[in-house]
Amino acid sequence: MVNGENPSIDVTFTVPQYCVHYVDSTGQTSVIDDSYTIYMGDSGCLCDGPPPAGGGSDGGATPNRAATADYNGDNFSDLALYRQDCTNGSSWWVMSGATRNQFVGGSRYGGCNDIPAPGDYDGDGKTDLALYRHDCTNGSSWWVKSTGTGNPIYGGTKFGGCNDIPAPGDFDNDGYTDLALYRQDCTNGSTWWIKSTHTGTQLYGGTRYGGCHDIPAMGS
Ligand SMILES: [Ca+2]
Ligand SMILES: [Ca+2]
Ligand SMILES: [Ca+2]
Repeated sequence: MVNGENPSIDVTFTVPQYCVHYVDSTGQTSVIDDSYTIYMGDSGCLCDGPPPAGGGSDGGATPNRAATADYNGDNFSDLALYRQDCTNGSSWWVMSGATRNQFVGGSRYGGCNDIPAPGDYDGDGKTDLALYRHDCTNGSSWWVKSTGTGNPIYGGTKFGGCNDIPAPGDFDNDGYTDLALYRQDCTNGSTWWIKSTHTGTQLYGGTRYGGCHDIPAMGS
């Protein structure tokens, strides 16, 4: 999605190797050979078998991270992957949990040092594409693009240090996912730092909760 006027995801991507046919938004089935453009109405690829060992739509040649949440706002959790790619840019893949149709196929959004941090940052009921960009030199930053409008919600907002792990959630219960960090500290105990997306106020500022080997396990 490039802007708010166009709901399509006009991203050309390399088709997963196991994908043999494609059904477009007109219902037409095509044989896949090269690369393809996927639109929101498209129903995704038809596969001749499960993905090869290693996980991910192309067999796991590059690392994928599960980024499960509700990306189309139908109240069903969707199967989502973030495919890290340090050469061509990282991409998002999402299959509807309700219909099993892929509605995001290789949407490029993410760099080499980004960690996916999905959440509903604009409160429209749809999980947004979100990244936490690890930067030990200049400070880490947040990049978030609305799945509803395609518009940026955060574009490099600095919030986070070198040892922080993103742990987004709605901590003030206003319907907007907030920027949250879990700061691992093996000497003094780990801490939480959370800033409200809607109001910009700090909700947690160094609250100690966690040991050295703990990682955040978010949920409502
Ligand atoms: Ca869904
Ligand atoms: Ca949203
Ligand atoms: Ca909130």
